[in-house]
Amino acid sequence: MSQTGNRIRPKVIVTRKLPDSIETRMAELFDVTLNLADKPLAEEQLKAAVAEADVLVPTVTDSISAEVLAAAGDQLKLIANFGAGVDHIDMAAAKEKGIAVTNTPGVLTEDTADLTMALLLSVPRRIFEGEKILRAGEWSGWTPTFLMGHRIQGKRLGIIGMGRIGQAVARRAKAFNMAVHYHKRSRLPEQIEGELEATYWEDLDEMLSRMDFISINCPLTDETFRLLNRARLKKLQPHAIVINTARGEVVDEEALADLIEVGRIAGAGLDVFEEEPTINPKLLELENVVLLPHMGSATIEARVAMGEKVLINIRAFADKHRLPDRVIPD
Ligand code: 8YV
Repeated sequence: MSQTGNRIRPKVIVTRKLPDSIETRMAELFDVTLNLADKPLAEEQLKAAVAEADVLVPTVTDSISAEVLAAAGDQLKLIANFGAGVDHIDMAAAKEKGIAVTNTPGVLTEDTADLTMALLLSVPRRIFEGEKILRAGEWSGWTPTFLMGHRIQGKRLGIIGMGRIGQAVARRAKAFNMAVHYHKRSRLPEQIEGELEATYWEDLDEMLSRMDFISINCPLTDETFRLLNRARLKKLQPHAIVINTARGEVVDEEALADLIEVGRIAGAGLDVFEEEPTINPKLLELENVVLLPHMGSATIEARVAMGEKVLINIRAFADKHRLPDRVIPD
């Protein structure tokens, strides 16, 4: 940590390329090392970074494991994550070492909910199948029965995890005249539930067996890892469609692919995967799945706002103020 005038300038290491305006401001405010080449850091490089930095700014692509944190020096006091999910950070190890963790909630909610709706429309309406046929020059013209899909209006959507993003999906689904259902560890306050006209299911299995669509919007934690395992996926109705814009590990991907292949589940829209950026080859072979490269928050507006949150959290740290987006481990 260096000092210019009255201001303390923490040593900040950023693991990936961030929007230009954010990097410029970081350079103005802090003693920052950027990653302009945007090459992901290997484990050894992450260890070297935590041994040197006062503040590390990682993203979802960095595994900040207990081993990495074991290499941290006493100077590392803050992990200011660029992103809402912190499942790639060993929170217990960070806590034990007295390292605070902040994230960027709230600013990517609406964009992630929009992308969820895009998938929720794309799969039943077969949008990408149509596009592929047209671009391949295989469209011979309109016919009354070509590429018929299913409407979403009037269908039941079961949202797993009803935090900020889940609620934003619920508001959109309501506008599309879907019936909103949800499962969450703790039930929403009556007023919010009423506004969303959402039906609560304490028992996830019960909800799964009754829905037309499932949208996964919960964080990845020890409790939600493979929450949708093979047995649970089998509870879905054969016409059901699964949308995941949260984390791949919440679903048993292999089981999902198997069940879609044999027609026990109708399809899926996935923006996240278990082994990103590797995609299970079984999924790639299925027609009725739409696969996107983890782009839920990929708008300029969201990414700049995420960067601004990172800046504010580091500034609060440097000024010894309360960290606005401190993640308190359970
Ligand atoms: C981010 C996300 O792009 O914020 C999250 O948790 O999943 C994404 O929208 C990514 O995490 C950036 O680190």
